[in-house]
Amino acid sequence: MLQPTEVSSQPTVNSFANTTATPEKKSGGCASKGCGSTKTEELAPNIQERVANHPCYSQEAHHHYARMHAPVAPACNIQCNYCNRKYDCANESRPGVVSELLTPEEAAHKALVIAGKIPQMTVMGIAGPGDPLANPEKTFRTFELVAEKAPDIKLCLSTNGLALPEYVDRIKALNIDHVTLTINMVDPEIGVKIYPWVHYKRKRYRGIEGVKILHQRQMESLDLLQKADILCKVNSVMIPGINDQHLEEVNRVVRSKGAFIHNIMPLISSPEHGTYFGLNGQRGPTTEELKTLQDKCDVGGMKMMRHCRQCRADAVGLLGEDRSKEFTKEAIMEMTPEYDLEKRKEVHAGIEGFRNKLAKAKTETQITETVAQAGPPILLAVASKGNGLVNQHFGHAKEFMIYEVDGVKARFIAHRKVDHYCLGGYSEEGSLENIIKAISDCKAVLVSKIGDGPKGKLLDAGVDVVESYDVIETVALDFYKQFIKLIQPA
Ligand code: CLF
Ligand code: SF4
Repeated sequence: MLQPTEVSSQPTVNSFANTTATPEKKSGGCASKGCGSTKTEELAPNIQERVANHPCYSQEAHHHYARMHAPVAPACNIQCNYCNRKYDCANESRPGVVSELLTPEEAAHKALVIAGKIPQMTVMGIAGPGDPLANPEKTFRTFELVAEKAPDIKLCLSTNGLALPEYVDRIKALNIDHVTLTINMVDPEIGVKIYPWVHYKRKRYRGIEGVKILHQRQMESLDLLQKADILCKVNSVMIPGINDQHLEEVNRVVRSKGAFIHNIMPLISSPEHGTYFGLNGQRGPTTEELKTLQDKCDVGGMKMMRHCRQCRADAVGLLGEDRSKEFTKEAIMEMTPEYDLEKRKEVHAGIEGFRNKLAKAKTETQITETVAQAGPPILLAVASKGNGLVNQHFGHAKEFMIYEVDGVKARFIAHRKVDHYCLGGYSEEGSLENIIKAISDCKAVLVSKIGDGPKGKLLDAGVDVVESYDVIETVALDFYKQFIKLIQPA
């Protein structure tokens, strides 16, 4: 019996092999060779071990493990045109405000509380709301306190890299094994359209002069992280008309300097965010533009992150479920930390057992499929609460995971946020219309359950419905098998 998440908000999963998929008429064609493979399996064993339970560095892990952010770093040393600098870092958070800043002591207390309440939380990151290394004392004090009291929590840092060369030894000494650098350009002429100023060594540099400093320090940071054997993820914000054509070059450069994974994120830009770009009508990329660029960069051996949720600097939980509202400062300061290393180890062992079972089920799908031929790729939308399963009611989904399926493999490519359909009454029809619009390029939606009303509307819109409770790749490839039969001439 497998109970990987019994103490979390997620349901217990005892078995995923005894469920029935009920694809509609158009369903089809699983030729499931290599279904759901992740590049994690191809990594060197020591790297595999380092990323295995990091929800951002491993796409597969993000179904099972959670992270929390400690919002202890308000100041920043540069200005990005997509940031309002209030309380949110757009690099690692969606625009808005962090509810509350914490002191290092409060943040460490929160980490211990959450480590007890959400034992699948394996990573504590500091990602803002400003730049962590522009607030070095608060940032490192927080890491020190957590490392001392909760040694099994991985420490993670996200920075623009300007100050990193000064602190790389301290980062290494604290065993911070995962560092994200946000690099949006390797050409200062492009950077000057993104960064109006840079504050370096007590002086503010405007225009190209500042951008050149930032670029040089970011390149130095990449080299130093590689030398120190610290895993480096690069985040880039895709800004149409500014750096969209340039990010392939950024990808090439950061790959050559040892970055482990590249996360190309869409610019989030609205006038109400009060950013320079938002106020000046700079648009973000469409989902198609983002995917095209990610596909172009998904070559040459470096992994491409596609499961980023651009989370808040105070986010808590699995990447797709932000539980930060449950852990306000007032609430956590009244909670007693229940950090229990042995209990956490037990929970993690349960998760690993479940992952092994999941991997076995995927392998079995491959083996039982004898004629596996790639066909035309299609997109499928999946409602999942985690654990790598189709296991969420259509009406409860706040987002859909998008898989590209070609009969040989089912590959996660994106997630799409949607309004809740079951909002308890108001605006349900409008919400359903928005959901249908958001997944209208998908051939089917895979859900654990769905009501007749929305099911009929989805079918009318040409989106098939599959009700199941099983491994995502298995359901997706089964659907493809039937789908392809229907579209192929007899
Ligand atoms: Fe946080 Fe960033 Fe560490 Fe992850 S987030 S500091 S690497 S633990 Fe993850 Fe959030 Fe995307 Fe960042 S989903 S915004 S990539
Ligand atoms: Fe904002 Fe982060 Fe850019 Fe600083 S580095 S300006 S906090 S987005």
